[in-house]
Amino acid sequence: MKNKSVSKAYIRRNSIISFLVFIVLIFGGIYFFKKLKAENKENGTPTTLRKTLDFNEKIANKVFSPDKKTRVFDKSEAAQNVRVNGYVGIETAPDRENYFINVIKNNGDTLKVSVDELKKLPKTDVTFNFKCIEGWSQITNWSGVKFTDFIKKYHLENENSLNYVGMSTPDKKYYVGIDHKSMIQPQTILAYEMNGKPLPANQGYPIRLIIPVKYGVKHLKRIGNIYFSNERPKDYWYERGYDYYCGF
Ligand SMILES: Nc1nc2c(c(=O)[nH]1)N[C@H]1C(S)=C(S)[C@@H](COP(=O)(O)O)O[C@H]1N2
Ligand SMILES: [Mo]
Repeated sequence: MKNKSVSKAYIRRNSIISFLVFIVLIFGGIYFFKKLKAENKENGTPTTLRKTLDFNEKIANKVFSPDKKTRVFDKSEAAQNVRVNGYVGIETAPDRENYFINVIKNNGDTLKVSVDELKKLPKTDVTFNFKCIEGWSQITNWSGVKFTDFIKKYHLENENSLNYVGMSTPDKKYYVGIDHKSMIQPQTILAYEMNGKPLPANQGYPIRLIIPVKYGVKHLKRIGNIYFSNERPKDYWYERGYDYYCGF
């Protein structure tokens, strides 16, 4: 093999150019970062970043197909010591006696659904890798009622034609908004069991949302209210600077 010889001047010139590029990038980075910090915030995030997130959401929403399933695991692989994260809206003991899911219909009526009624619907199981944006994940097993079965049973087809579903805890302290396509994905369930047993209180007893196509933030524990809307429903972590979409 022939060695290509390189002159000292060539090396020096290249080193200087590399160094200058490095300096420009550093100062460019600092400038951009300062500019971001000085920007107005839109729901806890500088406008430029928020615009990027919203743009990503548009693309994600276009390519997302509710027919595509999340990878599932065997039930035996599910964790027994399930991590607990987030207590907003579930600090007090659950009031099982007076518990209903309040569904706000388009005509303004409220439909009240009890746990016992929900349990009469077909039961669906899902074991999947639950991911939190804080950086941990865990294979967990849940069972409950498919959101689409719930819609069918209570004739919420009109409501379900809107772009978003909003949910909140009974005290409305924690709340999420979710795009319609993700809600009708067949692995999205109103869950009342974890590992075949009623949900523990800190895991959302009596009913929580399990939506494998989303990060943990959207899996609202202790569902108190459900409503439908064409505008984005308010979302607890969105207001605190996180992405609205929060999907994969
Ligand atoms: N009501 C309520 N639901 C919630 C939260 C919360 O603070 N309050 N935290 C969310 C977050 S950030 C995560 S990661 C998951 C955690 O679910 P787990 O406690 O079953 O692991 O719940 C979500 N649902
Ligand atoms: Mo989370």
